[in-house]
Amino acid sequence: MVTKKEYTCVLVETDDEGITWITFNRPEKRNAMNPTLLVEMEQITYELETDDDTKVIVITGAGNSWSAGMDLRQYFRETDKDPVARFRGMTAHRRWAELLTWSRKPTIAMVNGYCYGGAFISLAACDIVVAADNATFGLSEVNWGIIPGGNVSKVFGDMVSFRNALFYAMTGRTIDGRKAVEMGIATLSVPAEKLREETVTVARELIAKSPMVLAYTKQAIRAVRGMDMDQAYEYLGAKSMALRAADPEQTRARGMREFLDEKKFRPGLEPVKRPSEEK
Ligand code: ACO
Ligand code: V55
Repeated sequence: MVTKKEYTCVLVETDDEGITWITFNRPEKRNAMNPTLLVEMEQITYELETDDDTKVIVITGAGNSWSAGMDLRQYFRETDKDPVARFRGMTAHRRWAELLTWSRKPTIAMVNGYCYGGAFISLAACDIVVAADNATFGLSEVNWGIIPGGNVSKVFGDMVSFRNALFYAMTGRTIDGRKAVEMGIATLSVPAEKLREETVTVARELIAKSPMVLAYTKQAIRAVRGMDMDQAYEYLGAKSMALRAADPEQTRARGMREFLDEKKFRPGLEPVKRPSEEK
């Protein structure tokens, strides 16, 4: 593990497989997000985008929490009379989420515990969410007399059904890791003691693929969400041609050659012994 730079509220380490672990690191405050944390996250995510050692980004939390959402003291109450500080925090949060959303690197949220309110902004921006079965998700805003702000009402409503969006925002009821998968908030949920291992397994799968193909794939899936059918056909046609030009590994040509001509590559399928290979 290499720690690249020291931060106040975040830990950043890159391991020798190319996984960069970003850890919310205010465990004594359950990793509540204050303006400093948000500014650090924006800077970290910006820098990792051009860091060749980082193949996959994993975001997790120190202690029993992923993140307990916005820091009610430092983000809300203390900035009520300091609009400049509020603006800086809010803008860093928004830019951080945009950088995550459109990052060319695959991003995984490894949710080890509480994930409340404003934590859904960065959660939703990650490509994959691996949650502990006993993780706890919730929109607690209603209990604080506020609406799910930032883009929380938007991204939550995009992940879950309309009925669930209304119900969980209005009651503030919590959701465990398994239920989060059923609802579309998390991708998979695993026993807490397997969380890291299962996350690394997913990360390795991604690391084995062409980085350029992965970048184009996630961008394609994300970009078409805001398009109508005709735009999607046109965009995906253009994006396909762009990838053929951009991929330095020429993964497409190689894959076809290895499958069609050399007959040594069967992606995603169990390796088969072909009659010609049997002695
Ligand atoms: N903002 C500020 N401080 C917080 C927050 C928060 N969101 N969450 C926890 N803390 C602080 C507590 O005030 C406490 O500080 P102290 O030690 O100085 O008294 C410390 O973290 C530990 O909190 P506990 O409640 O003792 O920890 P516990 O593990 O028992 O419970 C839990 C954790 C469930 C996360 C609880 O702290 C909680 O409910 N926090 C509020 C979560 C929330 O509603 N977040 C959404 C805010 S609204 C929004 O994001 C838009
Ligand atoms: C929230 C609210 C915000 C914000 C980020 O509800 C998250 C969560 C009102 O401002 O900037």
